[in-house]
Amino acid sequence: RRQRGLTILFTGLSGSGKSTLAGLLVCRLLERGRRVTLLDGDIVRTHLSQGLGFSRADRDTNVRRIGFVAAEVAGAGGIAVCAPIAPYADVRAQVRAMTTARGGGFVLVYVSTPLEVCEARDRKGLYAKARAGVIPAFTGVSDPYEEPADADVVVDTAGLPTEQAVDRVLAHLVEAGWV
Ligand code: GGZ
Repeated sequence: RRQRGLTILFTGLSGSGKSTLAGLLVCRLLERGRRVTLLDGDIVRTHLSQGLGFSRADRDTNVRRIGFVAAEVAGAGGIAVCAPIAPYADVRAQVRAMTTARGGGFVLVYVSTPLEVCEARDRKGLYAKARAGVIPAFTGVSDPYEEPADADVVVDTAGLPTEQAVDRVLAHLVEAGWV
């Protein structure tokens, strides 16, 4: 039986754990024999979105491009796992619409790790730079993050070990009949 494709969009602050969760989820889906594409922020910004910055317009373009590729993958029966910050609700809704219009499913995963926790981790030192004004328009510090009201799954990596957070996402996919 040919399975229906889908887009899984992780959204959340820098340092919230999106990339880690997305990477682990990809492994779990591959183990289940699915065809999976990972569209992570870093890789997308060096290739698909090279030259784009962090203005609202550029972020919207970035997330829309991710959505376009994801919709193609999902339309072909694959699973696209995406992990940009995707701070704006409008564009997240556009990605949902793009995918479903092409016959794929869409699952929005909100990684709700609080700003204080992301900032305390500061694994790349970006929050310190943002506070110092060295990096302008930094999400959560000096640029908006619109919390999703339409998330299909919410996971907080401050309160939950990574493995359990991935389990929760996978459990939703199984319950919803996507995998
Ligand atoms: C937010 C920024 C910024 C600003 C550079 N604001 O922790 P990271 O480093 O690896 O993840 C962040 C990444 C965000 O890129 P996205 O493509 O995911 O964002 S969006 O969906 O809004 O297009 C961070 C780094 O880029 N970074 N400057 N000003 N994050």
